[in-house]
Amino acid sequence: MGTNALAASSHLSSTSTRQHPRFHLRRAAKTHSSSSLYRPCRGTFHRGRIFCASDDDENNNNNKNVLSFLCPLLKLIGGGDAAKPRNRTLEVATSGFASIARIQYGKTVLEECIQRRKQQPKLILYEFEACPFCRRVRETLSMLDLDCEIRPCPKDGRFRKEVLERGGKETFPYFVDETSGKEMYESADIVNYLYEKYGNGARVPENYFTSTLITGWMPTLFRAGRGMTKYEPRKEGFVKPQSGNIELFNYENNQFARLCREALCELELPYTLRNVGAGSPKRETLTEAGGKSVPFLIDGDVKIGESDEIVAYLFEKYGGGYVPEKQGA
Ligand SMILES: N[C@@H](CCC(=O)N[C@@H](CS)C(=O)NCC(=O)O)C(=O)O
Repeated sequence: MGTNALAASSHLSSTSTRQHPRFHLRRAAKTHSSSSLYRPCRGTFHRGRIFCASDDDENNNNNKNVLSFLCPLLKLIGGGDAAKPRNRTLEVATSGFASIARIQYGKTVLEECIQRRKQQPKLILYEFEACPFCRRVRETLSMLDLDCEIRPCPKDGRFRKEVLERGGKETFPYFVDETSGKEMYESADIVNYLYEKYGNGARVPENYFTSTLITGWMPTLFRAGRGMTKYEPRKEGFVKPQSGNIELFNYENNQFARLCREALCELELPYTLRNVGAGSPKRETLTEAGGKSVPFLIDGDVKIGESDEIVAYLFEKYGGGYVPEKQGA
């Protein structure tokens, strides 16, 4: 495959369950108090909710400006046709480069969080894969060993209106902590909130926000804007089936998991992101579910442990029959 060297950059490589030529059908295992941001925030009020404005340092404000400018630009150069068949080797290689660019983040669970939580908070993230600000939040979720419900919001996506209704503008990421009742925009605020509330004493890595400017956009470039554009089924008359409880075992900086998240995003499929980074005590849940490594997808009775099979399955079931080009095809 020639990708082993790249796979080494990801702690858990994707290995196949290979119980079926494409995707194996197997019975799936059956599977507060109000907190505040612990620092004062400048609030705005919308629909009865208080939103905290960013009070980041100057660096972060600069990052925001540059990246806010880059995002629409990337849409123009990279957002193209999500359905266009792609070369598998290139896919894995570019995702590998993306992982190398963010090698420090989104892979290993921070020491303070390597302990079983009594209860996982109920978190929801409106995001899209290619957005560097959303990546920040997903990296943090992996590093803090938090699971999260993902509502993908590619351009013109159906969940965008939920964000508009909840917060008043279409900007991503948009984060909801149902356990505490907090909702917010601004990736830096979300990251700070997650550390303070669920970090168990862990601190945001030094220069983390600045790193978004230096390397945070690289995965977006290496992946040419995948995970940004909504996929329109090519088959005439195709009606997208309702999706049930899709779960993806993953950690943010895994090169194979990225390919699966991109597909979920382009197909606008909501899913539960089960973060099981290096050191995660939740890895047991992956094993219990029948998985050996990440990515591992559960969709009702279907369980798949190989990224190209996951992507093929998702496009076939929810995309109207399109199957991305296979390795060597
Ligand atoms: N300062 C914000 C910036 C967020 C931002 O600019 N997000 C871009 C995506 S990278 C966005 O929502 N653009 C509007 C869109 O995609 O429609 C943050 O850090 O969260």
